[in-house]
Amino acid sequence: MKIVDGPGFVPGDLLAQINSPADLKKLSKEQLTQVSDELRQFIIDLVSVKGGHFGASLGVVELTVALHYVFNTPYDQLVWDVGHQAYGHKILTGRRDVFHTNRKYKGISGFPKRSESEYDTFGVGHSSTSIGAALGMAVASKYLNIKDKQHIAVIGDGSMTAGMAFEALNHAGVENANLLVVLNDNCMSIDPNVGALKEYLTDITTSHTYNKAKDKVWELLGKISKFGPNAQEIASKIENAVKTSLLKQSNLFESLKFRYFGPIDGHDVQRLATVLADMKDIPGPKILHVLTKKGKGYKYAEEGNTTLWHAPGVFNKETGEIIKVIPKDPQPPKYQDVFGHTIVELAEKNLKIMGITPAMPSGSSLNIMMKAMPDRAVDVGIAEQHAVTFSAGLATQGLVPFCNIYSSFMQRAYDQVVHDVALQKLKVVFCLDRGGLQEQTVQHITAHLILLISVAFQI
Ligand SMILES: Cc1ncc(C[n+]2csc(CCOP(=O)(O)OP(=O)(O)O)c2C)c(N)n1
Repeated sequence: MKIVDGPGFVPGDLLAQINSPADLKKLSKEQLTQVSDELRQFIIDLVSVKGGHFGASLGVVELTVALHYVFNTPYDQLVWDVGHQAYGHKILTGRRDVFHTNRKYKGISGFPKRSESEYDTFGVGHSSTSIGAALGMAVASKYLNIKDKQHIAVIGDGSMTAGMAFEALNHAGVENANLLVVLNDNCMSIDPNVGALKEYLTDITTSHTYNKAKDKVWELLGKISKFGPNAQEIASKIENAVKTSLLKQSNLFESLKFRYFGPIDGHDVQRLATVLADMKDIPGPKILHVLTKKGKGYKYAEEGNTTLWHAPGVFNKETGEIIKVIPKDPQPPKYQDVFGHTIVELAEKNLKIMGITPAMPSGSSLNIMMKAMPDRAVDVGIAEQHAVTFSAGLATQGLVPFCNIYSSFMQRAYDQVVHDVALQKLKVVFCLDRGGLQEQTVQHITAHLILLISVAFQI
C-alpha cells in the first residue's frame, strides 16, 4: 500500500512501534493497557478532525488489542461484523500512517475490505454477516484438514438481532468446526438495541448469583485444566453441569450447541487476553460474551447521547462540541425529516397507519412517531427482511404500514418485497431513503425499479 505522508497525528510511544500484530506480540501483557490507551487517543485525535464512525471503535479498543495479541492474524481469520468498529484493527495492522485518509477519495476504506489488506478477511458494511462468513472459513479449514487455524467472528448485540446471524448460529451448532464468536454487548445498536434477545443478554449480565458462581467455577477450572486432557474433560463436564443448574437461560447459546463463556469485562485488556488464550484450545463452536461501553474513554461520548456519537462528524475533542458544517446556500429539508413529520401528520388522520423501521429510528426520523404514538411505530431490530414481511402481515389485516428502509439495506429484502408484498397485492408503503449516486448505483436503481413494480401491483 502507498504510504501517504501523515498530517501530524502523533501516535503514543508504544503505538508508534506497532506496524503489524507481530510488533504487538513483542510486548508484555502489562503493556497492553498502555497500548490500548494510546490506540484510543489516536482514534480520538484522528476522528475528531477527519470524521467517521467513532463510538463503536472506542468501545472495542481493548478487544481489538487482545485479539491481535493472542491470535496469529492474518493466518487466523478475524471477521468483523458491519466493520464500523474496525478502526483500531486497521491501525494495528499496518495502516496507522495512512489512517488519516480514512473514507477519503483514494484513501483507505472506512470498513474492512479484502483488497485493502490481508488482515481484512471479509468485506463488510451490511450487518450480521460475520458468523456465517467465519463459519464458512472454519468449515473450509475442516475440509482441508487444517487443524491449527482459528476463525473468529466479532459481532455486536445489535447485529446479533438479524436473521442472518441466527441462521449461521443454527448451522454452526452442527458443524463442529473451530469457530469463536465474540459477542460485543454494549446494549446499543445505533439507537438503543431492541427485542427479546437484548433482554435476555441483560438478564445474564445482571444475574449476581450466576456471575459470582461463574467466576469461582472459572478459577477452579483453570486450575484443573492444567493437569492434562482427562482433567480438561472432567472440567468441561463440571462446567456444563454448574452452568446449566445456575442459569437455565444460558442455554440459549448452549442449546444451539455453542459453549457459552462470559460475560466478561471488555475493557480489561489483560483479562481478555488471558481468556482468549484459554479459549484457543477449546474445540468446536464457542461464544464469548464481552461487555463494553460504546464511546469508552471519551467523556462526552460516554456520558452524552450515544446515538449522536456513533458517527458524529468533526468535533472539538477538548470540549466535545460537534461542529456543524453550515452550507453556503439554503438547503432543502432532509428526506428523513419530511418523512418523520409527515407520517405523524398522516397517522393522526388515518388510524390505520403504522410505522416500521429496521434499527434506524434516528436515521429515518421514525423516532418522532415512536415518541408521539408509541403503540403505532416500531423498531424491529436489524432485520430488513422481517420488517417487510411483518409489514405485509399488518397489511393483511387492513392496516397501512409505512415501512422505512435505507435504500442500500433494502437489498436484503428484495425477495420479501416481491414474494410477500407485491405478488399478494398487499398495500405496504415503502419509504426509501439514502439512495445516492455511488458505486452501487445500479443496484439502487434496480431496487427502486422493483419497488415501483410493487407499487404498480398494488394499483
Ligand atoms: C443490514 C444493515 N442494516 C442496517 C445497518 C446500519 N447499522 C450500522 S451499525 C448498526 C448498529 C450495529 O449495532 P451493533 O452490532 O450492536 O454494533 P455497535 O455499533 O453497537 O458496536 C446499524 C443498524 C447496517 N450496517 N446493515
